[in-house]
Amino acid sequence: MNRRKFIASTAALGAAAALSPFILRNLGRPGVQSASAAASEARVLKAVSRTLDIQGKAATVFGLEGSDGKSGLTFTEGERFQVALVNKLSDPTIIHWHGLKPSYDQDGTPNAPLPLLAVGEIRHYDFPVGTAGTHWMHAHTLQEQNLLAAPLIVRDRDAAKRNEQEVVILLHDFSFTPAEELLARLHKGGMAGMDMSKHDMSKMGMSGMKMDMPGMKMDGMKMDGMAMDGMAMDLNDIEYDAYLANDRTLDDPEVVAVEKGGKVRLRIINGAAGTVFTIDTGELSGTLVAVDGQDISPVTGRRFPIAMGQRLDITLPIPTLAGAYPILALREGATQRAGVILRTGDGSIGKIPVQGDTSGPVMDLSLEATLQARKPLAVKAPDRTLRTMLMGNMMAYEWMLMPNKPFMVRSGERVHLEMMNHTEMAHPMHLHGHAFQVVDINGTLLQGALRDTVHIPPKSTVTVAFDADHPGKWAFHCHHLYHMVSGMMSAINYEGVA
Ligand SMILES: [Cu+2]
Repeated sequence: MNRRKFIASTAALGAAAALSPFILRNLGRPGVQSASAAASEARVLKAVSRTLDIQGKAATVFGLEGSDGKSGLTFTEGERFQVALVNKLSDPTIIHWHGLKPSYDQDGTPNAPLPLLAVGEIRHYDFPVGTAGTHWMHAHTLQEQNLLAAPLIVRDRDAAKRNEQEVVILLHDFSFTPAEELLARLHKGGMAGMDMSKHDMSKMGMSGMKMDMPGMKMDGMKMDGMAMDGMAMDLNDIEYDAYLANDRTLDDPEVVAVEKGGKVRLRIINGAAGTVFTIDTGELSGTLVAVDGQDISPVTGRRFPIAMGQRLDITLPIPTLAGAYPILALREGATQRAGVILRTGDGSIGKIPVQGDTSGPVMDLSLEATLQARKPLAVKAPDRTLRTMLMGNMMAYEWMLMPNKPFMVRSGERVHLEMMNHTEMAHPMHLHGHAFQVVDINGTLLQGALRDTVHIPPKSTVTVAFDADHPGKWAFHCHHLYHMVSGMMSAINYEGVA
């Protein structure tokens, strides 16, 4: 090599060194399977199209399959997330590793900074999986609605010794109508999936942000109905065709064989695009031991709410007799249910109707207010307090976070993030790349749970704290898919990150 060529190639190397190993590894490799050592260690994860039978009708949905053909990936803490993601779909896509802490360029938010994977493209990921927890992966696009999601479980090293049977439950809402059309209907002011001709139009104006409508005659409306079914308008934007637990409806549920007298650890993921559920453990007494993959002081109960994006780890003692124990997910403010059946021995399984007798509970912060992190953040005054107002206009179906620009933080700061919900809908707010601790609910200080997605009911204010220890430009958004794509999305950017 002559001197001139040498300088040129070192200069190129210098420029490349400014990029992360992730970008370097993926440079110039679209669609090409590398034979490098790193690639051979990587697990293959394919974004695929598949067909489900939903209520007797064929449904073409997406999925994320490991090389064993199963949905999602399972790691042990301390391992590296070495994954080759293959886009086998007929459209571009990108997957977000919800709950993990990849470097910013591997986070999986479209064009932040990397574009979607082209059809056939393979992208390589390599970062520590971090501590144990129940996480998940999903498309950060409307494809999430079409079930492009899967569990991402990180087991602790002692998991095998505990003699706990793990049962993963991924919840979804499903529509035969494409997400693009559901969104278009919402923007037209209708309730997607609902036949408006059968609905009381007078209720529409009550949803979303309270609007100043001087000419509106309130006393002409059915106020009695408002308190009951009118409430549902604010709870659920979309009437889905089905609610799924591990891809199945309650008409044809998954039946999981469990051991008599054993212990089960449910790992429940709310992968729905627009539906809050309450988990109902029925006859079995549950102990909530972790939320969003972060251990908490145990809380016993039979009903636990879960918003979109959130996870619950619930342990259950299994009776010593043969029996069948449904674990249900009750749709918020409506009668539909999904679920799986835990079965011991030859316990008989009764048919459980999809429609329950009563509406599922409305999620509030009463459970959140009692949660305590097992490993809370060190007590420290905030270096910076960010305040955002959650705003919306239900009629136009516009949602936003004000101020309407990314927030800035500096590495090393303790940051408080205050979220004030000025709308009539609840919003599960998710910050990428960080776990935060809930430290204030409606003015009451607490040392709450660590998590990555917190539910903010209407007219409520929640403050979370986090340490700015993971430089990047991190998406911060509502995990209601249609709110997110309709404007309820911002970012928290570190100073000095280009
Ligand atoms: Cu929202």
